[in-house]
Amino acid sequence: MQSNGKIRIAIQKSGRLSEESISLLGQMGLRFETYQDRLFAPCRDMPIDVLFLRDDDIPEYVQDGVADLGIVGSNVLDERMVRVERLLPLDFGFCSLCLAVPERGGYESVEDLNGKRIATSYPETLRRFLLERRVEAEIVVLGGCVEIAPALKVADAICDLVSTGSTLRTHGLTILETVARCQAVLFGRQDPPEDSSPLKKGATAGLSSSAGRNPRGNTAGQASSGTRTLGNRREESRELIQRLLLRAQAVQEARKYRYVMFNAPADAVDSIKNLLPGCKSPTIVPLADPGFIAVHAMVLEETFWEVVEKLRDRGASDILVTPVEKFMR
Ligand code: PRT
Ligand code: ZN
Repeated sequence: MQSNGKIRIAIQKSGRLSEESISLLGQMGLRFETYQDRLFAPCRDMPIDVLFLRDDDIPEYVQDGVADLGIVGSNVLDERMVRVERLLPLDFGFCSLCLAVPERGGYESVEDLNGKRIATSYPETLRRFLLERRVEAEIVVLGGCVEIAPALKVADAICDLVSTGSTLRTHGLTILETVARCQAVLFGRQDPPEDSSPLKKGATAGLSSSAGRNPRGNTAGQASSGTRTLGNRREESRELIQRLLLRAQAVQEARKYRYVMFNAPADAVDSIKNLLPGCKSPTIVPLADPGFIAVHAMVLEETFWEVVEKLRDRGASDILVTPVEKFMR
């Protein structure tokens, strides 16, 4: 939280996560302008500023209280080992951090990398992985274009992010093992260490343990010189962060479902109910024709087609499907 009571959310300025991050914030009800080269955007109706930064800078900014919430790939958080709290996996920016080797290099397992050189931009994550697997290899740290390292004889293998795998194929490399599966994550500051400051204690008290993973309000210096007004502002900010988290969860949850409406023969009601565990149970409305009912239900996106095909087998017709924008349990 800033001293003016506003909170700041840091997202990637321009990169693979930017579009989806902006879209998520929009679905959470944040209204702000975005255009190229913008570093900062105040929200229209809420005391929130959106910061547009390089993803590498975001974890430290959140850890140090420059921003209250951030969105980056879990790979970045794993690598930076910052003291932040992961609040919500966001279901976008999927990729894997993989060890890859030349296709005809004769490597069969990670153990074959003993004594070899591995190029990566993720040295800490790789170091931990190798330690766990008891493999001793030299880590060659590169800022980018890691996939070219084996061809340049800079390294024998690489450890890099893979999404479609086409970059690896282009460079004659193949995956040896997956080190980590990654996706974008919403994260915040960790609770401050316990101390005797009444202001700090009051500031953390408003957080429930289940959702209470909120960024601390301010820097230590600001906290100890806080006033009642500042304390109130902090409390408001904490509540706002909680509300934002709930909204993000509602958007996330909604993305998993489709809302389905259809007509069906009344005598198929039991078998249809079994197909639609939905939230609690489907809404069933009698139609003017007593032989028919209308059914409304939530269906998980991942099982959607399977369920709809079975519904049709049971006589469902006039099937209307809509996306779910928000969903709060
Ligand atoms: O400028 P800034 O520092 O903010 O951005 P950046 O260049 O560091 O990051 P960016 O935008 O490339 O990626 C941001 C995040 O997107 C990463 O931290 C990951 O969490 C996620 N992500 C998802 C990926 C990929 N997919 C991905 N494929 N990040 C990078 N790649 C690269 C990979 O490094 C390799 O060069 O894409 C290439 C492989 O892609 P495929 O499809 O050929 O396998
Ligand atoms: Zn980066």
